[in-house]
Amino acid sequence: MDCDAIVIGAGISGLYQLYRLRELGLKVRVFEAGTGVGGTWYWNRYPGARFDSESYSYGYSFSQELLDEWHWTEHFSPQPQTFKYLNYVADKFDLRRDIQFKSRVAAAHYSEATRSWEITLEDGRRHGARFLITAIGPLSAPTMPRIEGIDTFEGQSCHTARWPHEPVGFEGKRVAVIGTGATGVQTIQEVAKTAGTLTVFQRTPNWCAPLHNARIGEEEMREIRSRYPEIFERCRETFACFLHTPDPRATSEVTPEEREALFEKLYDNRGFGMWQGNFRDILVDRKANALVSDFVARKIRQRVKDPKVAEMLIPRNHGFGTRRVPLETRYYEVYNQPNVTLVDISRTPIERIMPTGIKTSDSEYEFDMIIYATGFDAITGSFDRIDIRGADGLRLKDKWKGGPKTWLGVQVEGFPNMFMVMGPHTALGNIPRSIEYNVEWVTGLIRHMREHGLTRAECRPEGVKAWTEHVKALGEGLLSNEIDSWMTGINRNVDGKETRIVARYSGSAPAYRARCDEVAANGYREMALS
Ligand code: NA7
Repeated sequence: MDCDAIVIGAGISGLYQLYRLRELGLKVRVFEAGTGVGGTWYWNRYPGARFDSESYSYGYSFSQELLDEWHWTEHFSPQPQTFKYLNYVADKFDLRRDIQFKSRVAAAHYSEATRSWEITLEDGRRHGARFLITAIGPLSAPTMPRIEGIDTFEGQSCHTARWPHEPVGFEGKRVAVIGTGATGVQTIQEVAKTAGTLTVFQRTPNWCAPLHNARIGEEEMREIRSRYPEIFERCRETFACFLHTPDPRATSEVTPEEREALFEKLYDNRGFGMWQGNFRDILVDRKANALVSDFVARKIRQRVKDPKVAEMLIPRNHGFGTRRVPLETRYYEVYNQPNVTLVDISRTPIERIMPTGIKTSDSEYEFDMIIYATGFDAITGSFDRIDIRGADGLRLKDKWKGGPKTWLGVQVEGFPNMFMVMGPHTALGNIPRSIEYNVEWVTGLIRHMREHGLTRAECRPEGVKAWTEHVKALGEGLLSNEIDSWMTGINRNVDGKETRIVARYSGSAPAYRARCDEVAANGYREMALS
């Protein structure tokens, strides 16, 4: 063992975990595949990448000094600024000296004899530690579509999550975007501003809602700073740690006029309100969901001039909010531009990528550039890509066939001393808020172990069974669980990800924290500690 704890990943989770464990006096080593810190905000450099959560609700809350010093320049921070912020954090807390970059972890094996983990990097180097903390992100394993001829394209092409570090210009270029999820929407609205032509290949339209971003001046930032305690208190109380939380009323409890008025207000307001701050029944009740879907469909029809194009942009196979709602800035208006074309590949599928462009079942298109906004092998994908083996040599990937089984989303039976930050079955929501809680909980457990001279921590099988069943039960009745999306574990670009699973905790964040707090308050007696 060359250190006490190994953390995989130097994103928001890994940086904070390093900070907290170092504070406990542990020798920590962080292994990061990229050349710098930032995780999601390091990799996703595609044009238009930005927060969909209010910047001041998304940053770290643990350091008053950091809160006092940092100026968010926009209500929804663009990737370059977030990247700068995470670098600022790394410098401020002198985190880099314990991070080894360009070090992708290929394997992590537990040894019962030494009660420790050994990791192997892609280049063969090995390191050992008592504790292994995975901070590898729920949306960090990008997937390319399986299309014939994809490697034959002679122009420039890339996945949005593997965007080049050098600036990419679109002026005068014929650009294609495949994919219309949250990433595709952000990319499309940005590329459309300068591209010679932009052709969007859409398989499934998504319900989008306006972001209403704005700049933050000095004075407004001062005012925001004065409200930080209130902002974070609000995030602690809301269902999913956002500033927005469901309206306690059901759609049926108000008049049609009141209903429309709330929809209008939410549509006009900043951020996730339309999705996260709507009537409490829109995500569980079909009738309620149809009402909000109809409202957004009307907005799309108003905003898109060509009625045929508007109809193509209105989802038919799922209701509003049952998949992750992309937030947009004049996204629908992009389709009124003469340089933009929408191709419905559910009707005319892509047959192959050619050296010069894309061939669908009815046309051939020539491009200088193809952008793949085709998403991620979500939640379990980043785990699957590492050969993680527990006490009996069993691979985590095999253990999780048919869906993850966890205890509190933090531990897996048979994988002692391994803790997951933002693993499956944890509350995601406004992710940094959940990360801070997860990291602090793991840190508390490790502190407890050190104080009591304990060297092995494992969850109990009955705990795993109860938590996994609880997570499944929470998902029952949610309309989103009847729909294919990354949230239900579907990714047809990956073998074995064709059937829906319950990988997400869909209860409230306060309830999640209460459960974890209870475990800690009881001295972690629910775990097998020795
Ligand atoms: P998403 O939301 O998974 O979107 C991926 C998009 O790519 C989606 O429109 C897919 O269509 C499309 N896709 C995927 N594979 C193909 C193939 N083979 N052919 C055509 N189109 C394809 O990923 P994002 O990166 O946008 O967002 C992920 C999350 O990151 C986001 O929700 C935020 O929380 C941050 P489909 O819908 O499957 O028909």
